[in-house]
Amino acid sequence: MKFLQISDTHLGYHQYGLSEREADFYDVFEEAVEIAIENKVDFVLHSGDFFHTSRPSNDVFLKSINLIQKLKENKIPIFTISGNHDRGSQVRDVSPLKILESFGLKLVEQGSIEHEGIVISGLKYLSKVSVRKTGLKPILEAILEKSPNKNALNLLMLHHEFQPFFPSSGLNLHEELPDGFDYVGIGHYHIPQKPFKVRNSFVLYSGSTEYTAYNEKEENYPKGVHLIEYDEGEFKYNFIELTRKRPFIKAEINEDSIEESIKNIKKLIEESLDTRSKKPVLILKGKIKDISPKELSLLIEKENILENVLHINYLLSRVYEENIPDISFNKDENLDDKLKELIDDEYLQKKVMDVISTLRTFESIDEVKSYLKENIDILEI
Ligand SMILES: [Mn+2]
Repeated sequence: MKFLQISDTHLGYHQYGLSEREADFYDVFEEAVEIAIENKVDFVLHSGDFFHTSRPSNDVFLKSINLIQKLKENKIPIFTISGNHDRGSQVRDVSPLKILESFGLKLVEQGSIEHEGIVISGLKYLSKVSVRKTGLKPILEAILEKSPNKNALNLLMLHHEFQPFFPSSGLNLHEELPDGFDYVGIGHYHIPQKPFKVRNSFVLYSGSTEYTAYNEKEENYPKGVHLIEYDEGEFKYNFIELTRKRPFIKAEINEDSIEESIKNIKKLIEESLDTRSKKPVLILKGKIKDISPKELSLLIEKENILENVLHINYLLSRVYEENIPDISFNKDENLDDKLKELIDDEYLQKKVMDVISTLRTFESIDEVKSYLKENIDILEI
């Protein structure tokens, strides 16, 4: 038995407001579908965040239907769960994935289905607030209890935050996972991990198919899908890198040696263009003292850098002469501690943390604004 594990495709995300970036997210999903077909897998598991929002555009719906159709023509079913991005309000509306069920998508939000002698289980993303008292364990135990075939191989799709990948999470997979799931494919954390064992369960963090919030940690990791084979009681995996993803380049810019910085940027772009077909996104990190961000971007524009990149994302911070107290929160732990100081009520603390962790996945205030317009229910208490 062979299947493809994917996750966090974030279809419909027009990062930086660019239609090219929206196309990139489709390209890699399509590549994953082609990998599934080439390898003649029995099915695909998708561990959540299929869409980037719970209100995908008609065009995005159409594209997702095409992908499901392609798999269907090759007799490959795709199973999924809702992630934090596409679960809908749960109160006022359902997940957009419900619509795709009519086109053949197998949605397993909280429970199990039997498919050709294998049990496929799923648990959609549940907010920290909703699991604050019990954790996930009793929910997962109930899923096992209701399994349609207790002797069959049981594969679980999860989309949740666990330590140590999410330092502010109070949940530890070793404590939350009951015995009985042979395989656990986890979404939500965008950096793929080597599989590991939790007692008798084979656990795999799938990772995303494209960069959603590009940060320093992600740059060293490829994006890909996992081909999983189950043979003689053992799971074997093969990580297949996605080649259609957009290359990202990170460079530093230093106000005191701008000429040298620009030379280096040009070199990095040249190296990237040698090996990749898509123009890269340039992440430009730097500290500025006397010039404004506008002046800096004009300097860059003069250097013919723009024509060789899709987009430049400036991450600039200003250096002040006087000492300004540092009130920035860089680490999840700090933020969590600060919130505990500021908010007494534990429920409210967790709610605020949930909202912040969702909003932190966006890269600009415009993206946050448009997300909130469509998903205002995340602010409901
Ligand atoms: Mn995600």
